[in-house]
Amino acid sequence: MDDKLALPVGTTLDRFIMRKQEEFPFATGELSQLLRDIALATKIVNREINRAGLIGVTGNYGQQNVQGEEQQKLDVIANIRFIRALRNGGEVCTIISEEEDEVIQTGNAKGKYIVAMDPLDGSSNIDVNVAIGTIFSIYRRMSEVEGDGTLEDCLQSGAKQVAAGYIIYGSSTMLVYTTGCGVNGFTYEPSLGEFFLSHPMIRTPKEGNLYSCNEGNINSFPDGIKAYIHYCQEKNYSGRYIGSLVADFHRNLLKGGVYLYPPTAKSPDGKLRLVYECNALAMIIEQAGGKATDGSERILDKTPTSLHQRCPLVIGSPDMVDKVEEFLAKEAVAV
Ligand code: AHM
Ligand code: MG
Repeated sequence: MDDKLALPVGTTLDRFIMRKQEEFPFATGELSQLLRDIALATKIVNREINRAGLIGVTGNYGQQNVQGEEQQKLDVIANIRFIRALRNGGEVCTIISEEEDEVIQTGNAKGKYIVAMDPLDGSSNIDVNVAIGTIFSIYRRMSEVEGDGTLEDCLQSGAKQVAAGYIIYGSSTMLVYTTGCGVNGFTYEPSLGEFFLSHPMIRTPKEGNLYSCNEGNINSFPDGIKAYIHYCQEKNYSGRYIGSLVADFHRNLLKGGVYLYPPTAKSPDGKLRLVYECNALAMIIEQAGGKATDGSERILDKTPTSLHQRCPLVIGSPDMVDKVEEFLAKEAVAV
């Protein structure tokens, strides 16, 4: 029979996670279970996003989150879905979410893990059918495995992450994650309800020609960033900015480029959050051969001092990130 008539469908996320677990003889399966819990919540959130316009869940929820930003209904739905999956899964003691002022204690006293997440990133794009995402970081708790996780557990530096990932709800839905041994991407097959390995061992190009930032803010960017943008223009690089961090990051990861959210007049520390946005993407980009800094310091070396702390972000192809830092250092000397 012609082999093409029954091509294999590929490796499912579940099978991939199990295989990886078997490579570590002492692994207990808890992290694997946690990753599967995230995948389950992802499928549910994906369903809600895909039919949002039909079931009346677009638009404002009518409240602001801790950052003073308007919550969208889907922000709230995604937050509930992920928290519920992690609580029911049993492996996580404490959750940090962009949508919650304080940490969420799941009541899983024996849970060994902390999850920090932005349940739905790129809120301004929800109602207009533009790609949005979810970002997550996983830490092992440092406190004794009994009872609630502590603030210290939640404020670990990004270098301590045991896994990190994101989901992009785009032209297709993808889950991309790392446990510190490379980055793998899985594409959702809705008719089978499964994620399949589609992007094994992702490597980001060393150099690219895409730069991504909100150029509308250029007048209040630091001089080094302004100079870098002019450099990109002189080199005829393409400006690409969706305004959904996950989508901008994902494109640049695969094609080569740099994403910048520097300090601005409106957001003097940058806009993005260290604990549940920058750290996860920094781990992923490093695992894919790229770099992430705040303009001078490696993101993963920063020790957070508060849950919702903001931080400037320069992330992407290593040579491009180096170039941005060069421009910033030059301007600093000039001042
Ligand atoms: P959010 O977490 O409230 O969605 O905000 C984060 C988003 C990022 O996805 C995106 O890169 C950035 O904010 C866009 O900000 P701006 O509109 O200032 O360019
Ligand atoms: Mg966000």
